Parts: sequence; structure tokens; C-alpha cells
Amino acid sequence: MSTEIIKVPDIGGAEGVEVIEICVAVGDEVAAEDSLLVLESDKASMEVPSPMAGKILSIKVSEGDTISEGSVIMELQVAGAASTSPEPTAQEEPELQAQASVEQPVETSTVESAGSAEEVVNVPDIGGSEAVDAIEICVAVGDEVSEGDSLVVLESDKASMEIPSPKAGKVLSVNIKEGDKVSEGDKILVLEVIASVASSHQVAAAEKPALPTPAAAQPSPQPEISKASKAAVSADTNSTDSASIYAGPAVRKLARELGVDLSKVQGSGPKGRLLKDDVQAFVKKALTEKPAVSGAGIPAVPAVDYSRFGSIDIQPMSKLHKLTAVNMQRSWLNVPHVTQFDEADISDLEDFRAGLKQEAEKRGVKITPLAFIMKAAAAALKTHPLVNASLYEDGGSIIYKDFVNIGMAVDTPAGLVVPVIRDVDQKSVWDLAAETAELAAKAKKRKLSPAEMQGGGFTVSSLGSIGGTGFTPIVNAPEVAILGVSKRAIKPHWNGSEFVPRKMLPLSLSYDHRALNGVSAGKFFTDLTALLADIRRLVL
Ligand code: CAO
Repeated sequence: MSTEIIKVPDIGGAEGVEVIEICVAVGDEVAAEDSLLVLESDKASMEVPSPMAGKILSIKVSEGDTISEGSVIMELQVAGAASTSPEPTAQEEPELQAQASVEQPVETSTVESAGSAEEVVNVPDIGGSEAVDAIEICVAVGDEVSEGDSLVVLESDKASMEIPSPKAGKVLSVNIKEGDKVSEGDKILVLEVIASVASSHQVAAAEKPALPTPAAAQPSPQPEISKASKAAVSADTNSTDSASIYAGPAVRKLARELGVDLSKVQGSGPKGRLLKDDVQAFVKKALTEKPAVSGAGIPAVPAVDYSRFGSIDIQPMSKLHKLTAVNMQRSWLNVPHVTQFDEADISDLEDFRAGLKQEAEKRGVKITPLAFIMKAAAAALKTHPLVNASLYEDGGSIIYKDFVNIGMAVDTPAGLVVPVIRDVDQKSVWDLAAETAELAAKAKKRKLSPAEMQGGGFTVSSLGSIGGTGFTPIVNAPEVAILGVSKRAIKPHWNGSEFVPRKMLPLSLSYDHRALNGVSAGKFFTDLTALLADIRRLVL
């Protein structure tokens, strides 16, 4: 362990710069390059990064202090360091991270012609940085620009730089595009300068700026900046108001990575400066807020103020109702649904059921068509295991089940619940009648245990007691199919020689077309209706 004394590095000759933010606290563990504090002169604001990883032992400055190169700012406890080095060498000295934009006097070369001159605008001295990103091209061919207008914005990992136009003129060609990496001397664009008096290579050495990277080897920075008004580039390509954003390159980089429009972020740093925390808080808030568009990019339903049309009463949905809504939407958005319709002739089934009335009373069981539908569905699922399957979460495998558990949608005052009847294939119709009634009663009293609502492989949703000739139930994903049961009706049926009245049960089968194709679903459905039409087949 040793103690490293951290001093203000070369800050380009600026004296008496203000400490506007202290980014760490005593006891904090920092990594090399983590920002320790932010200094601000009247020309630039600069983040002072930690030269190495360690633990902050003490902080020698306070926000609002004015300090100069060489001022001690902190003590850092460094694990395994050979010795304390109070005077870092030029090579070791940490580079400041300039956060404000730097308008770079631009290197140009000029070709004159009658009344106008073509001026090639090159990447100027960018403080020795190589291959910096062109993050924004501010002009297009044909644009008229004034002297000082931003042409492009470059960004290294240390600074953002706006490259201003050296002259007023018209953009003849743009030689770089967003995302290109450029270095000093690379051609940015060609400008037609009207009536210019130009000379080649106009930038004198004295005018050449450097980035405000105060590494000892760099010339002093002369950035033409103000803290906020000329602050660099927007991190967000959507934002056009980059000039009013007051944030450092690290914050801008983070914002760009996260796709945050910095113009929408409230800065909590000194003088409204945007901090990384602000960007993170903005993202956190956006993630927890109701999105304007869903994850699938579906536009949100617009809000309508119905009170403009008459009296209204807004009631909150029950928890269960909200949960059902989420489940339904998730399934609807994820599952490519197909619904097939059919009718089962349940005349014989209904005659048989009517004949069981007395026995049912003796047993204390109410026997409805649902118990038979469950029994028939279980038999059909055994024959067609794909309909009883689920899609594996990777979307590339199918989970076949050796058991037949069927969920039953139950409407309750609190919302829809789906208790699951286990091993339906192994139970008698009496058992199923008793169990469906028992689970439905429990559901209505909200007495179902979580286990009683789990493990389903297929679902039946019966609106038979309500009415309707058909509906399209939503698959209870990750199950792959659901049977909708509508109200039995007496219909004329052609038996080959005459029309006879038959009790027809309308059925609808919705299925996940990723797991089942129409033929698989259709075969299952045809078998199911055949079983209901002739329940003797259930014993085969
Ligand atoms: N056609 C005609 N009559 C039917 C029928 C059908 N398909 N299904 C049931 N019936 C009759 C029953 O025979 C019973 O008549 P009786 O009282 O004369 O004997 C009556 O309708 C009431 O039946 P029930 O509803 O008490 O019993 P069930 O076994 O048919 O249904 C249950 C039980 C729990 C499924 C039902 O109470 C329920 O909650 N249904 C709603 C399900 C639901 O919400 N589905 C929608 C989900 S998607 O939004």
C-alpha cells in the first residue's frame, strides 16, 4: 500500500480555475481514469481523471475553491504501488478530459479562380489524437455557411470538438461521413469561398490550438469556448439543440451509448451541468414509466377525455384484472394466432347427460357438458401430443408432456383465473364434473392455491352458459392451443335423406401457428368433434 498525492495537472496555463464538482468522496474506490473532480475556467471545463486505481484517503479541495496547476487535490491509497510519487512525470501525468467543445481553427488550402476560391477544409490539430470519430456532419453539399458555423463534430475519448467553418461560403463537397475516423490533415470538405482573398495553408502555427489536453507535451489550450453556450455536441442524433447542452464527453458518450437525448435530461451538477447520474436516472425513469410505444414499437392508444362528452366514473382495475390484461397482451403480441371453428353434434351426448340426471343428484354432482368436453379433449390431446406441447423458451424446441393437465377459464368477480385439472385423461367424467365444479367454486371465492393454477398444457374456455355462436380465445402461452366453447343450439342437420334437428355445439380452436400448422390443429379438432359426437369412442 502506498499513498499517491494527486495534483492539478497542466491545465494549459490557466490559473485560478474553479472546482465546480467533486465526483468522489473519501473512502470511494476509484478505477484509473475515473473522474475525480471537474474544474472550470472561463474557457473550458475539465474533468480530472484518477491516474490510477485506488481508494480516496482525503480530499484537499472543496467545490467553489479556485486552484492552479500543482495544487494538491486528493490523496489516493494505491494497492501495491512501489512508492509515493508526488511529482508525476510528463508521461505519467493524467490527461484532463476537456468537456466543453473546442472550436478548432481550421487548416485549409485554397485554390483561387475568378471571383471565388475553392477552399479545402482539413482536420486541424486535434491534440495529437488519432482516428477520432466524426460523430456529426452538420452540413450538406450546397449548404451556405457563415464563418464560424460548425461543419462537423469530432469526438475522441477525451473531448468533443466542433470544427467551425474558416470562411463564409458554399459547401461544394463533403468528404467524410458520420462514423468515419479521422486524423489531423484529413480532408473534411471543400468550400467555395466567394471573393475570397485566400492564401494557402492559412493557419499559422501560433493560431493553431491544441485540445485542452494538458499533457506536458501539448501546447497550451486556447479553446474558444464558453461553458454552456458553445458546449459541444448533442449526444443524441435526434436532438438538434446541441449548443445548449452542458455536459462533458464522458456524459455525452454514455448518453449516446444509451440513446439518451441529452436535451431532455435535467442537469443536477453545478450550474445545471449534466452528470452521468442524471443520464442514468433519466434512463431508469424512462424504463419504469408507461412507454409511449410498446416494446414491439406499437404506437400507444391515444387517450380520450370522455368527460368532454358527458359524466364519467373512473374505477381502478383489480389486481387480477390488470394481471390478466398483461397476460393477454403478452400472448396476443407474442403468439401468431390462428382460430379454426367447428361444430360438434352433441345430441347423443346431451341425451346421455340427461339420463344421468338422477344419478348425478344422488352423487351430489352437477354434470354439465364441460366434463365431457374435458374428457374428450384429454383423449384427443393424447392422440395429438403436439397440441398438448409448449414452445421451449429458446423458440427452437418443443416441450412434449407425458401428462394431460387442462386449464379451465373461470370468470370471477375479481377477474379471470385458470385453475388446472391434473391428469384429466385418467379421471372419469364424474370426477371431472366434481372437480371442475369444486375448482370453479374455489376460484370464485378466491381460494385457489398457486399450485392449483399451474402446470396446464391446454386450456378450455367455456362461454356455453352465456351464449354466442363462436369466439376467438387467446392462447394461454406458453401453451400452444386453447378451446373456446360456445352455446349449444338446435340446428337442422342433413342426414342424407332429410333434415333432422340436432344439438350442435360451436367450438373454436385458437393455436400458436409457430408450434402448430393448420393440418396438425385441424386433425386434432376433427378428432375432438368426432369424440364429442360419439362419446362411446372415449372407451376405445
Ligand atoms: N351450451 C349450452 N348450455 C351450456 C353449455 C353450452 N356449451 N355449457 C354449459 N351450459 C349450461 C349448463 O348445462 C348449465 O345449465 P343448467 O344449469 O341448466 O344445468 C348452465 O349452462 C350453467 O353452467 P355452469 O356455467 O354452471 O357450468 P359449466 O360447467 O358449463 O362452466 C365454468 C363452469 C367455471 C367454466 C363457468 O362457470 C365459467 O366461469 N364460465 C366462464 C368462463 C370464461 O370466463 N371464459 C372466458 C374466458 S376468455 O375471456
